[in-house]
Amino acid sequence: MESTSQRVNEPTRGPLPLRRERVRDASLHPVIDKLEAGERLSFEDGVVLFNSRDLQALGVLANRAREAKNGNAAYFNVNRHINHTNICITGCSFCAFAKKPGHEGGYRMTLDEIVSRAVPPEGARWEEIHIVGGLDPGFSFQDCLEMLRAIKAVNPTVHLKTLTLVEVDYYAKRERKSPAEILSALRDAGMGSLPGGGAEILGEELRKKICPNKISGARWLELARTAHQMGIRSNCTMLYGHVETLEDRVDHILRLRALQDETGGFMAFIPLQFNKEHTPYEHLPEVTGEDNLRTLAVSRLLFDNIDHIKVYWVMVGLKIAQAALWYGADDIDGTVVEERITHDAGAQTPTGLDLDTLLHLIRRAGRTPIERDSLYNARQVYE
Ligand code: V47
Repeated sequence: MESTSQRVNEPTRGPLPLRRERVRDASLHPVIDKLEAGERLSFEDGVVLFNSRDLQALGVLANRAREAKNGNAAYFNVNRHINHTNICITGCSFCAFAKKPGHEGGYRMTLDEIVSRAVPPEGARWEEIHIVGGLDPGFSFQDCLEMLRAIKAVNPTVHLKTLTLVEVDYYAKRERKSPAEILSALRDAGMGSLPGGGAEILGEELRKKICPNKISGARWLELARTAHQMGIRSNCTMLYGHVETLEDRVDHILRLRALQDETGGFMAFIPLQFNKEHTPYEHLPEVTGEDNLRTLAVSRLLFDNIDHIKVYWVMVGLKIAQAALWYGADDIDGTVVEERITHDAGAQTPTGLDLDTLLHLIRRAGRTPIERDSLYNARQVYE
């Protein structure tokens, strides 16, 4: 471990202007002019960017925005996941993790099984535990609270990034309580922040097709607003690469951007690449590396009000994640450990990474690794 003295995460001074005449895709020229003038990009601009195949130009533009916000830093945290139950009544078409109650392959961890995962093995540490599960009729809200308290009892300093807004809504309805009451009880039991899952695609028409029984996009945004108003920070995500259009993606991003204008409560945006195995979409082509990089780059350019764009290596693979640090991403998530949702859908990536591998990836990309806490305070700069 090395010193924390230098200021790698400070915005770099005056990134070089992009010579628009060098950009072959002329449809990008007006968007470049807007970016040069510091203007916010519109829906139409987002569609132009997503339709461009000039990946290099998108990368240069996104990298300038990325470096202006986060300098040379590449953030990560030392975390693990716990998916306490995969039993779920929702039946989202894209999800290979969930099992309907009573169906083969369903599991629900006991409190002992959960707690045993919260204690790091000898020589290891978890700074954050990311806990999400299915909407499981056999796992009550009291079970949830007990789970958080029990984890805190064995690992008092760990940050619990826990329950998607979909689960918050589920427990509010089950308990006949307001979402604010549920969030407040979770916070009292040890929740530190909310992960960004469950956003999928927020536009209602497509949402009804891919996850008809899930809360609406409007409800997801309303719950995020409630959390932010209570001072609870959260992330936001977008599931892409299934049956959505590029317009759906832009619309989704702009809905999140509008809420962020209001609340400022989102810490990071995480585009989640759809993994298709064991879903009805197996016939679709694989999401390509080009699409991963383009989606990250366009997200960085549209989200002028979210500080961090996270590339989730679990879904896109380690090599694309490394390259993404030059295509708008400034955060590579973390050590992760025991990821299940993506692996049940066929992901070939490891189910966790050790710290050395993560540092190696970041350093070889020419970025400066910064271990962060869950709220993006720097814990350790690795020169
Ligand atoms: O909401 C489900 C997605 C999400 C599949 O907040 C799938 O830091 C790909 O939200 N292929 C859960 N994705 C994961 C998530 C997340 C991950 C990492 C970091 C953070 C954060 C949040 O996974 C679900 C859904 O959108 N998902 N099935 C699938 N087959």
